[in-house]
Amino acid sequence: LDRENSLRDALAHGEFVLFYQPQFDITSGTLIGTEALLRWQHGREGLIQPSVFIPILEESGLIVTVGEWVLRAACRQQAQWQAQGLAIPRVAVNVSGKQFLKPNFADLVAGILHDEGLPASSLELEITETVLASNNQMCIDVLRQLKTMGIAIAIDDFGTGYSSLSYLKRFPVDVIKLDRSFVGECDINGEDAAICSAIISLARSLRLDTLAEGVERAEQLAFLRTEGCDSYQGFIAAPPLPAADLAAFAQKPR
Ligand code: G
Ligand code: G
Ligand code: MN
Ligand code: NA
Repeated sequence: LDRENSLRDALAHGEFVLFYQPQFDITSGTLIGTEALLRWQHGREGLIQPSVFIPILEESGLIVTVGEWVLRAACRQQAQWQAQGLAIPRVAVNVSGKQFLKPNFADLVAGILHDEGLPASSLELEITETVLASNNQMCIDVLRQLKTMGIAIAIDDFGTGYSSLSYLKRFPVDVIKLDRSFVGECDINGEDAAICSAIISLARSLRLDTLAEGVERAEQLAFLRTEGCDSYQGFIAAPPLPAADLAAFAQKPR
């Protein structure tokens, strides 16, 4: 309860910040967007990673309020970058299941896009397999509403959850994010390589894009490119960066 209260205070005192990790087309190397990632800038303890506090936000239900803040802050930042003429086509925002399945989520997103003056095509929402696995009509309805608005949907951490492949057919999604746990050793471990190849070819036959997370080495990148993966993010290019650093990165010739 103590930690819950300090997270409530963190939101009230503006201690949450977003970092942005760039994402690239794997063939051309073009910047295709960023993923917004939450950090807690703690007064005494410094920068705290989400693995420490997201579980507490989830358990307490605070993730709904914090998630709304994240969505608004990311859309505001993206609109500002676009107004400055930076070549950053879109921002991807992580959405928790609790947030996604709250009544009127699509209306909330529409309101934020309107308030911040951001086109829907500049926003991607990342949801996990677990949300899809809850497999209710509500989930399909919300996804359809978001799609109709022009928002892209990515499945985060693909392959780590319940993995019923049938929902790739039933749910309107655009992008599959290959989880770091498979990408991490795809260049040295035959099993991980097989999993990555299988997911990429499945995605292609369903006409979905693939984005590999956690790419750290040139060998991984070469393997993924050969297999036909579309895009990537990872330390090989850049870690999650403060907004100002991301803007500088986007302006740097590569
Ligand atoms: O930035 P980092 O790799 O430490 O993030 C770890 C995980 O925390 C991410 O993969 C993501 O699942 C989760 N996460 C980060 N930011 C957010 C956020 O804004 N909302 C939600 N729901 N999860 C986030
Ligand atoms: O949404 P998701 O949980 O996948 O968030 C991505 C997380 O992975 C971020 O918290 C980020 O700090 C981390 N990350 C990003 N790139 C790399 C990478 O190349 N290697 C490793 N080990 N972690 C990464
Ligand atoms: Mn993510
Ligand atoms: Na992920």
